[in-house]
Amino acid sequence: MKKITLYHSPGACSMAPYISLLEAGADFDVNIVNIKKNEQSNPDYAAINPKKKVPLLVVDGNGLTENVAIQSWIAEAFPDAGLLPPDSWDHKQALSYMGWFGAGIHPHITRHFKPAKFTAHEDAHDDLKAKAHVMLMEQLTLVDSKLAGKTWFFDNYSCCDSYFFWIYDRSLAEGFDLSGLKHATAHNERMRERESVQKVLAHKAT
Ligand SMILES: N[C@@H](CCC(=O)N[C@@H](CS)C(=O)NCC(=O)O)C(=O)O
Repeated sequence: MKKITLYHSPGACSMAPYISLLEAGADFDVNIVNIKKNEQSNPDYAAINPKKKVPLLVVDGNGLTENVAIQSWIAEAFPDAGLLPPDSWDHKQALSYMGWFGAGIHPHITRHFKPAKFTAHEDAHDDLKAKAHVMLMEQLTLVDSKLAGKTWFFDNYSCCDSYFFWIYDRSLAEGFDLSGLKHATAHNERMRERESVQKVLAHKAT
C-alpha cells in the first residue's frame, strides 16, 4: 500500500484534494501547514515544496503539486471511487473545469484577499479588490450557468465538485454575496451534506 500524505492548511484550496481523498476511502495522513502563520515559508516545508504553497501530496516520498494534478492522481489511484468521468471526452471536460478553477478563478480570490502582493501602492488596493470582485463574479456566474439543472458537474459526483466547493466557500469567506447564484448555492448546500466535507470543515488548525 502506498504511503500518502497531504499537506493542508484549513480553509485553503488543499480542502479540495482532502475531500477527494476522503471520498476515495484512501488511507492517508494530513500534515497541517498553517498559511495564516506563514508556515508554507518554513525552511522544512520549502525544502519539500519550493513553491511554498499548499496542497502538496507526497506519495511514497515523491511530491506532487497543483490541484489539477493531485486531484487527477487521486481519481486514478482510486478508480472505484469514480472521481473522474470514465468517458474520454467528459474526462477532458473535467480537466478543463479544474484548470479553469485553478488558473481562471482562484487568482481573482487571491488578488482580493492579498492585494498587497500585487501592488506596492496601498491606495490602489481598493481598486484592485473591486476589479478582482467583478472578474470573480463574472466567472462564478458562468459556473452557475453550467450547474443549471444538474446535481453535480457530471452525471456522478467528481473531483470537480470538491474543487468548486472550495471556490464557492472561499468566495463567501471574502464576504461576497453569492445568493444570486442559485445553482452554485444549491451545489454548495449539497456538498455540505457530505460526510467528507463536514470532516474537512471540522479540521481546524491547532
Ligand atoms: N496553482 C496552485 C495554487 C496553490 C495556492 O495558491 N495555494 C494557496 C492556498 S489556497 C497557498 O498556498 N498560498 C500561500 C502563499 O501564497 O503564500 C494549485 O492549484 O494547487
